[in-house]
Amino acid sequence: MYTQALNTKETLRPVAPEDMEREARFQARIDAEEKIEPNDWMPEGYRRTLARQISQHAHSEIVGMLPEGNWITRAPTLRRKAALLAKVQDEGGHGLYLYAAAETLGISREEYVEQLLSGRAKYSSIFNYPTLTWADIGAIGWLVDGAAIMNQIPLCRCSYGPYARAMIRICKEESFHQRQGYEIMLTLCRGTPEQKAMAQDALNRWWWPSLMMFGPSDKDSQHSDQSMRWKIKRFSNDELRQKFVDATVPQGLYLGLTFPDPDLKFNEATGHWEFGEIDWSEFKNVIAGNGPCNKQRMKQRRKAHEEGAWVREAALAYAQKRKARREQRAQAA
Ligand code: BYC
Repeated sequence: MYTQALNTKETLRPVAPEDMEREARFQARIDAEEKIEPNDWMPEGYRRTLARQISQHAHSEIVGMLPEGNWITRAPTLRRKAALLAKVQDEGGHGLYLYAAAETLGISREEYVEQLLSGRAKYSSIFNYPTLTWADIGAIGWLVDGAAIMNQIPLCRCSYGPYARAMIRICKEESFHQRQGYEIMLTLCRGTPEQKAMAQDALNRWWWPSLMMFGPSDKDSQHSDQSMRWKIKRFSNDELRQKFVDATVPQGLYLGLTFPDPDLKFNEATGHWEFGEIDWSEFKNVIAGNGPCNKQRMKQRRKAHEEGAWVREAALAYAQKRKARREQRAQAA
């Protein structure tokens, strides 16, 4: 999918005055909706922004496997287990496409993984909340994947080619994830009063964290303006959050559920659902590493990484053996 000949680290240097003309040409390409490819010249800030966003996105997919993976052995039926297993595998795959796209920016996957494991890189706030009941699996699919799609569909038109192309496949899979989640919620809501109460409890706990997934409000978002100029982002955090609320509230009402927001009301004049104030102190606390499950998630990731060392070593030894054999054959010929 991507070119193999990557720009080297030597090209990572601050923008010099003579680069201003190149920068203007670069912006003109962006404005003309051309895709930027790995070996094209790009401003250092563009490269850094993409490396940060794509790798954080990859980390989110990988850490995102944990809260749901937790329920694979406890899924209520074989059909539910098969669907959940496939979904969690898809997330692993998304992480891999995204690390591959991020590597085209000249930083190795090992380095990105190290940034995650050492706590220097962020991953989505949402994965620091616990999955307490089976209904949480429904709520994650419906709300978390629903929010993810809302944010990710515009990324299919991102100006950086490898990221945009990776997002096309990811979005197709996310759409299946969202539907399987909504179907779990629908089944619970049409079930016994206890099952419906479980669905309501899951909505109560996941609603506000799902709204936080879109990031800080526009006035507090550090990167949005520049990322919009570079067409990495196509919509602001608040615009996407509003689109999500408008799409999701009718779905929740159809389920017969109540949203945990007394200020939620439909504004006939604007055609939008108005919602209450997000608790930004909670968001800041979670991204600072102090959410309910941050420590547990990172501990699990570090353990999985350590336990996977033998796989990496074996793959490397096998690749070396094949290379040596090829060289021997070439010498013999
Ligand atoms: N959580 O200036 P801003 C999934 C950080 S995975 C944590 O608005 P930007 C799925 C932000 O990084 C979902 N941190 O930033 C997987 C920045 O900090 P740094 C992941 C957050 O980048 C499995 C600071 O706050 N999706 O879908 O312009 C199962 C200021 O923010 C969050 C993606 O990664 C957050 N929620 O906009 C199910 C999508 N929000 O880096 C589902 C790609 C903000 O300066 N990413 N921060 O230290 C994006 O679209 C953008 O990066 C964001 C933030 C909208 C998230």
